[in-house]
Order: sequence, then structure tokens, then C-alpha cells
Amino acid sequence: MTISRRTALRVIAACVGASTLTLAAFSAQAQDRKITLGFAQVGAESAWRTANTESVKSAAADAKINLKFSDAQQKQENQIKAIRSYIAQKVDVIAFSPVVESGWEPVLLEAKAAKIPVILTDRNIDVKDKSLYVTMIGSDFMEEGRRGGRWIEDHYKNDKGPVNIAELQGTVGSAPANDRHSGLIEVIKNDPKFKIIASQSGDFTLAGGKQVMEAFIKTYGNKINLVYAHNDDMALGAIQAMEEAGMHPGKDVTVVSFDATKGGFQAMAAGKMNVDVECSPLLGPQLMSAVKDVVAGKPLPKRILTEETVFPMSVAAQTLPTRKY
Ligand code: GZL
Repeated sequence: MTISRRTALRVIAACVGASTLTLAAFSAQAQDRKITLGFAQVGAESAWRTANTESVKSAAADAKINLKFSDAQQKQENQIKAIRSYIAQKVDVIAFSPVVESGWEPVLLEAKAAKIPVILTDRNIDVKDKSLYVTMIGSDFMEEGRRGGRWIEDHYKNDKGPVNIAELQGTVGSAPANDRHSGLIEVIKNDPKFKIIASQSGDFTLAGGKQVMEAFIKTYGNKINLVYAHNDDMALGAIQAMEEAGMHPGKDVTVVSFDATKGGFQAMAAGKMNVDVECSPLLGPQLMSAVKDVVAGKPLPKRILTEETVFPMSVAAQTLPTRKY
């Protein structure tokens, strides 16, 4: 009777009392073969996502990690299918950017049962059992929302208001949408001059942002003083809608956005966006380093934060040539 190499390794590992991670290390090193990473991406909804995908793919190539990649077209069921296929293919590590915060326990329990470590990138999940993933690499979206809120407070410090805010929310149920909203509220909630008069999801896309902004303009017109867009693609769509309606974004309507993509910098340099809160998609190198550490059985912190800042319109033109995404 022949047994598979992986089963043999599992028996040996069981004999030496190895943990899951050590088993992964043992099997990858013992077999002296390339690590295989299964990555389930959200989709291709925004410039940020495109840059994130490029960062993951190029970092995998640089790290000589065999990458299996899937695009879920922003559907959770497609991400779950992709994770299940990686389990069936017995990859060494699974990584993904969860499109929404909830609904992940069943498939992550399957990965745990298969002894395949899971790394979260970009977006977090809402699970009680934190052992379902090794680490989460990405931004602090609450802090990003607070940064946006603090910029707004400062921008209007000498204005008695009212300041009517139209909010373009990201994908419903996603961590960035939930937290960029909550972070803003945390900062402005005690200042009655700020009122969110409209709030709707544009699903992080340019078309979605434009469509929602057209509806806001129809209902509220010039009552809108500030657009708070959860990402640049929706902000750029809203800018198009405002200009088509004869409004002057960046001047008579303040525009606050997130991501700090080249598109956002170009809009600020053109005077059409007032501030862009950075959210870096360049997570590939950190992910590949974490994958190698997991396979080598090294412990990792539960949270790996990305360093980010806030870019006001005034620095856009000189900073744009330095931007990588
Ligand atoms: C944030 C990321 C968000 C971006 C959007 O880390 O998940 O998804 O802000 C992207 O541009 O679509």
C-alpha cells in the first residue's frame, strides 16, 4: 500500500508532535519545493484594487512563490468557492481580501481542518474564533475615517455651518465602508453644524459613485456642501456628476476621498478634490514575507498595519510624480 507524501509527512509530524505551522514548514522545506499560495482577490472594481492585484502578483514572482490567483467579481460566494478550490489543491497557504466582514466561519473551518494557514489582507473579518486566521495585513480603516473627520473639522473650524454632507459609501458590509463611516461619526458627532443629509453605497466603483451623486444632486442640489466618498473611484464619478450639473467640485462643494490613487492626485491638482486619505494597496511584499514566515513555522503578530498619511490639495501637484499607484 502506498501512502501520499503529504500523509507520510503528517505521520512523521504527528510522531514528533509538530504543530500545523511546523507541519507546513516541515512539508515545504522537507520537500525543498516552491511554496504555493492561493490568493482569492475581491475583484477589479477600482484603481486601488488593480494596484493591489499587481502588487500581490509581482511580489509573488519576486519571492519565487507559486501563486494561484482568482478574481471574485466582488461576490462572496466566488471567494468562498476559490478558497475551497485552494483547499482541494492542498496549497501551502491561503490568503484573501474578504469582500465583506461576515459569513467566513464555515470555509475557514474547512481550511483549519485541512491544516492550511490563512492570511487576511486589506480587509478584516468579524469572527469570534481568531484562530481561523494567522494574521491580518492592512490599513486601520477606523483611523482613516477619523483622519477624514479631523480634516473636515479643521477645514470648517471658522464656519458656523450648517455643513451638509453627502456620503458615498463603499461596498455594503465591507470593513472599509463600515469603518470609514464610523471613524467620521466618531469625530463629528458632537458638532451639530455637521449633518449627513444623504448616504448611499456606490460599491467602490466610478459608475456607482456617479449614479448615486446624480440622485443626490436631483434631491438636494446646492444644499450639498461636502461630498465624503469612501474611495477615489466613487469621488471621481461624483466629480463628473457635479460638473455635468454645473457645480464646481473642490470649490463650492468640498470633496473628501480615500485611497490616494494617481486619479485622486490628478483631481486634487486640477482643484476638483480637497483632500485624499491614503490607503496603500501595495501589500504584496508584506504578504509574501508573512507567507514565508508561516511556512517556516515562525510566529506572526495578529495584526500587521500599513503606514499611511493624508494628502491635502496643496501638495498634490508636487507629490503626484512620486506616487506608485
Ligand atoms: C481598502 C480597499 C477598498 C479601497 C477601494 O483597503 O478594500 O476597496 O478603498 C477598493 O478602492 O475597492
